Amino acid sequence: PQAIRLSDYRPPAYLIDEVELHFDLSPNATRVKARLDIRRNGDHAEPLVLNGERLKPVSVALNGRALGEGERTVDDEFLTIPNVPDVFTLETEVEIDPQANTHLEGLYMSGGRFCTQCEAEGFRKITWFPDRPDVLTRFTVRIEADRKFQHLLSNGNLLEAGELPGGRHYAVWNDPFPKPCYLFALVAGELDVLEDSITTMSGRKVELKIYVDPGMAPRAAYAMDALKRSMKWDEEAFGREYDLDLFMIVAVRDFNFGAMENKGLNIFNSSLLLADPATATDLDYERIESVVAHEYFHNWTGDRITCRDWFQLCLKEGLTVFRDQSFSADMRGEAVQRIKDVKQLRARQFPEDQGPLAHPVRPSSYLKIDNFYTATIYEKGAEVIRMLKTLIGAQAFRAGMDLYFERWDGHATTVEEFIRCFEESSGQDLSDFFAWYEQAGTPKVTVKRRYDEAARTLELELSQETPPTPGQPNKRPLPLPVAVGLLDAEGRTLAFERDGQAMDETVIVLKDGAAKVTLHGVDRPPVVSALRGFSAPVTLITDAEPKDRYVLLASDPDLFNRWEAGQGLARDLMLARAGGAPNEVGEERFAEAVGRALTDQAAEPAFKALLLALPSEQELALARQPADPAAIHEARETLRTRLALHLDEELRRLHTGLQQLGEFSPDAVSAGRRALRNAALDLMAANPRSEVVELARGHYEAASNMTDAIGGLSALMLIGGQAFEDALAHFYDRWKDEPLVVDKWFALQARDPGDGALGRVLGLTAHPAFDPKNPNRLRALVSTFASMNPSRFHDPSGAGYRFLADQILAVDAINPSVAARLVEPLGGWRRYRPEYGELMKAELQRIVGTEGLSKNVYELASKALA
Ligand code: HT7
Ligand code: ZN
Repeated sequence: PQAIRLSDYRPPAYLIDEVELHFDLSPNATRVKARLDIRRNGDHAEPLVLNGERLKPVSVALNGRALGEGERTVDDEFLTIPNVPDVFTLETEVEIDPQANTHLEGLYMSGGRFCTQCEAEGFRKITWFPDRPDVLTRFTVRIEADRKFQHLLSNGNLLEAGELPGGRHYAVWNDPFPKPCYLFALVAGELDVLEDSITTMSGRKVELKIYVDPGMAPRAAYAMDALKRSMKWDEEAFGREYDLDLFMIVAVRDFNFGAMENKGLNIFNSSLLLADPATATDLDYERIESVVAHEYFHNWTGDRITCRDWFQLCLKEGLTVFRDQSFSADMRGEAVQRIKDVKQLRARQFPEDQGPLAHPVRPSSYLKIDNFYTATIYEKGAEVIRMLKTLIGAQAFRAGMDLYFERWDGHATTVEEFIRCFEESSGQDLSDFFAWYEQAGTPKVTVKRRYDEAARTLELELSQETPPTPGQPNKRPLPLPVAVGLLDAEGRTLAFERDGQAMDETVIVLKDGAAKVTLHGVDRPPVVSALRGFSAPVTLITDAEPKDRYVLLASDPDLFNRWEAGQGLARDLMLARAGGAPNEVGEERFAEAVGRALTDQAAEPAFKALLLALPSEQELALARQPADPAAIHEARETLRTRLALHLDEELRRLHTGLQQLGEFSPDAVSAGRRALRNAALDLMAANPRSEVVELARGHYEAASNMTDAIGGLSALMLIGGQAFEDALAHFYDRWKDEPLVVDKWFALQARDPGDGALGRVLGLTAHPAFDPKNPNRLRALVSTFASMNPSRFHDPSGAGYRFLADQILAVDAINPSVAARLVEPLGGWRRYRPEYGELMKAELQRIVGTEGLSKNVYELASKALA
């Protein structure tokens, strides 16, 4: 297959100012008529080439005259018309089969309703069109369907609706904002609607409507609340007001991704929209809040200003993640949010950046753009914006954003133009900073200290190095903001002077490969708290001794680094044990320190819950290679058991003291209390005795919300035995008619680290409720197993790898973009000891050697082997 390259970008040969679409909906044979007002773009004689896939041609007419076979060609990918005037109208009609569309791209059926997914290249499965983001068009859409498809929705404003003969009806929508076709949306079907409204900062009333499965409207209340808060926040934080009179969201059960920001008509995976205390966990609430915000924020960063080409994907995604993370920090607390965001970055993006699929935040080539909706584009993309803000300051950052909105509104643009706005607003040359967009890999930053007691100076020696990544053997130094503060041995903040100025904290910008900075007026031997708030997406290496880390764990005013100190200590202890050199004294000391941190009255429960969670097995596997998954699992379990034994009394006290008192509330403080109580139970399960079994059983049985039900069930799962089997059966029986909860039932079993879990997972593919066509169900079982159950996935027999490869191949025939997302856990094969790595590699080879493989899976599996 042919790679697409950034360097090959050419402006579109033709522009489409207006399109009128006419949908005659029918599940097996939908007719789509399109009327395109086209004009030549520039002075050239190129043919008109429109994208189109899986379309059954009915007719093509130019300026009202039907084109014969010789005047146009249609193949699997394009409609080509060689001789066209400068300005003309093209009318086409095609037939498509939404019922047979299992790719869930273009127009498809979900739960008996029509719905669309056009990003990145789904519109070409609906009609012939220049399916590229830099063709911005005003859309008018007429939808006709049987009356049983009660709501007929598309982007923009409803112009007209009415009855038609034969039990049919219609609606006409017009979107006044020119947009690329990837933002087109259509939904038709029986839905309930939750309605509300908001008055914008300029006093305009906007109707808000969330459409859901019949009977589910009450479960959209939290999403509605999150939407209203997001709209207000964007006005306050970025001066961005909503622009249409109507904003709609539709929830669907069959969706390839989380959600989609179609202009005025967002479409959501129902798992990221529907919530009530009985069926949704606190994590669901948290995700709903952030995804609702994310999709809403795209209205400006994505819809009003879009990407010139798909290489610029981070322009909308990294920026919008940065915006949703800032929103969540304001809603839920900065430190806890930052820790969660960094955990996620380390769990998803670091392995990508250090493996065969490493790519820059702005890649320069791809086979299938669907494969580039990655943690690097989204999460590292957000980190890059965060660093930019740190480097130029909040004021210049906001001024640059204002300039970007003003200059590029209504256009498709590039990362270069985005950065240019900040150069102008800050007056700084950001050309070195641009390397963050072009260079893959996670930099390693080393900080060494030299304290001179007599001179009261602290010399910090910083250096950076980025290991090679595929296709980029030589790396440049990157401008890195390293936030630094100092503590003394008692944990008191140590003030210092830099360049004659007194301060408690400073940001050192490391621009070159190495640099030295001297801090003055340092009165006592310092403990260095470096990379506060995780000020840059790097791996930090310091010469800090364990005693320094204990000081930070107890007292660092930067809560991120307080948490990080605990993680670092735990990581080193587990790696030592996995490497055959256990440090039992150190383990005991760590348990004591965690105990002290738990009794800190000033710390929030949500923060303490994060302190209690040890670094994951995947993180440990990344930290020292070649990784031995069995030894890592053993080491982590041992430290958990030691903590459970040492903290037994405190854990029970937390479990009793944090019981829910009043009504359930999904707010961050209440969720933090539940998180800590469930974390305490989870740890107690590492020291299972009959009283812990009873505690877990009681926890499950008394649960009045899904967070606690899953907490109790997970603890029982970790203990195993009949109590777990009974609770598992009870859970399924109680929730079998709630698809989103059944997903949780599959996911829970998929992450069971117990001995019989692999057999159980294999067996679950034959369960009547397992449906590989539904991405949520498939991911609940298969992705959860491969990415969240390392000890069973890395079964020494290779059966875990074989299971994943079998699923990838089976799903590839149904839905290639979802199948491709399953490849990643095998991609890390080089990081594991050869007895594991070779088995993983063999499965990748089996996948690549399979005939009829999709481009999506081929691209990722072959790159993983290269
Ligand atoms: N912008 C949206 C991306 C998306 C997507 C991409 C590929 C295949 C299916 C998809 N569904 C949605 C989501 C977002 O980042 O907001
Ligand atoms: Zn997005």
